[in-house]
Amino acid sequence: MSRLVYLLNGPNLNLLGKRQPHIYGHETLADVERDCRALAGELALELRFHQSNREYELIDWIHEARETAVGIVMNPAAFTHTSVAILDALNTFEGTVIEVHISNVHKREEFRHHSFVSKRADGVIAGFGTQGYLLGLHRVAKLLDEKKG
Ligand code: CA2
Repeated sequence: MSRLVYLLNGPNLNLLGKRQPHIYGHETLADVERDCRALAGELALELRFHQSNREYELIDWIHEARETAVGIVMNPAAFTHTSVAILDALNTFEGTVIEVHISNVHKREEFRHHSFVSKRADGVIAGFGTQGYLLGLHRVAKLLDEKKG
C-alpha cells in the first residue's frame, strides 16, 4: 500500500514567520516543510508539500491525491471558513483527512469558528502552533499502521 501523504497549505501561509508572529509564531513555511520531511522520513511516509493562494490549485492537488495518496493533512487557512468547493473535493478522497490550524481558531473571531472542512476531516488540530502539522502526520501514520495490523 502507498504511504504517500499530501500536506496542503492555503492562502497567505507563504507569509508564515514573516508577519503576525504573535498569532502564527516565528517559523517559516520552509521551516515547517523541513520538519515535516524529517518526520515523514522517520514514519516511512512519502510527502508532497504544497502551498497556494489559489483555491483551484488546492482542489487540483486534492484530485491528484485521490489517485495516489493515503492521507491529506491540510491547513486550508481562510478557505476553511468559506469553501464548499474544497469540502466537495475532500469528500471525493477516500483516505484520512486531518485538518490543521496553527492558531486556536475557537479563541478567535466568531467567523473562524465554523469550518466546512471539518464536515469531512477525520481529525482536527488547532492551537498547537506549527507542531500541529507533525501531529497530523503522526495520526495518518498511526491509522495506516493499524490498518496493516
Ligand atoms: O490558524 C490557522 O492556521 C489558520 O488556518 C490560519 C489562517 C486563518 O484564516 C484561519 O482562520 C486559521 C490564516 C493564514 C494566514 O497566515 C499568515 C501567516 C503569517 C502572516 C500572515 C498570515
